[in-house]
Amino acid sequence: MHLVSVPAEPYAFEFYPATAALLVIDMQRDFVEPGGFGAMLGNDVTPLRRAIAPTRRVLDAARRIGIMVVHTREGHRPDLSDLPPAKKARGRLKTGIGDQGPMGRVLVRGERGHDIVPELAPVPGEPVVDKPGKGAFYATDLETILRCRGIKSLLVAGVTTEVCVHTTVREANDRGFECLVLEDCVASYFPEFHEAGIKMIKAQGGIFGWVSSSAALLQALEKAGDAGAP
Ligand code: C5J
Repeated sequence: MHLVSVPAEPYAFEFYPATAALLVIDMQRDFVEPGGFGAMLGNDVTPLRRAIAPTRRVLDAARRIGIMVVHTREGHRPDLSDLPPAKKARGRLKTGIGDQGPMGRVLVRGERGHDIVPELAPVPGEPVVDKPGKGAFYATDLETILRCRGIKSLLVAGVTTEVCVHTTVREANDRGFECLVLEDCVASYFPEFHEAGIKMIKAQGGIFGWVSSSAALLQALEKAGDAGAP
């Protein structure tokens, strides 16, 4: 098993593929596709869609090499019993969480908008963690899943940079996981929030983790040769 060293900020990120997981956060139609919840809130989904292709390249490499892949989705039970009233009320929206939108009920499990975009669809064997909050560790079994597989390092992709990605990276960091955030595989509706969110992760010696790119990761994996071969 080879150590992979990825050029990153604030310094190289080192991991063993056997103890790493690619975490793809909330790449759902509701956030990423025109007509979804994000778009209904008045956002342009273009910046989020730019993260699909590089994430797909990393996903393909992870699958080829045998790096564990975990997907998350933000959403709620159809009876909304796990939807805090404060979250439901937030924004005073005409069409909010649980209401009928163009892709079914907004952020409700089983609805079309809640699905992961087809380009990044999970394959059998890849856990999908449904989460009611922004952080992927809150009220989910993600930590159990990662600990059972001996995972120590997380390669992070998904949306949005300053919301679910940031919250999850902070949660992971507090639990002792080392996170490499792939700058071009995460995205925000707001470029300035993306930029600030990325800066915050790597500031102060990597206070929440490391930042690099999909190209740098893929090159490092190639350099490591058969990295990850069991
Ligand atoms: C948001 C997310 N932005 N996945 N969710 O509400 O970042």
